[in-house]
Amino acid sequence: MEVIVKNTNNVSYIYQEPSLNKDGSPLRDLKETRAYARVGAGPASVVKIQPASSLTGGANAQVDAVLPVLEDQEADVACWTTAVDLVGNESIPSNVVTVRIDRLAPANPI
Ligand SMILES: [Ca+2]
Repeated sequence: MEVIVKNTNNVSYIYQEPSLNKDGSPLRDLKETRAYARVGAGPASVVKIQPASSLTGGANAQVDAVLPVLEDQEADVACWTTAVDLVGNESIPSNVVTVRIDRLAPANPI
């Protein structure tokens, strides 16, 4: 998975859906992928739920999301995704990508 910062706190999560279950068997019940973010040492939150391309997954996805960085805040944001099946079983996280989000302007000139 990778994350591209488009502008300020608007990003795209780019990843490939799984096509297998945890035990290596073919995936046949993919419901969605979830994009997570954690600002600094704060709590993790889901910033986007993306419906699966199909029950068998495997598609490349580019999902836009807004990271919860407040105005006047500059922070590192950890981003990752998980996959969830139809009954709610959730995968372990993808790799984690950390991006720097800057919504903090300089002080005014004097
Ligand atoms: Ca399942």
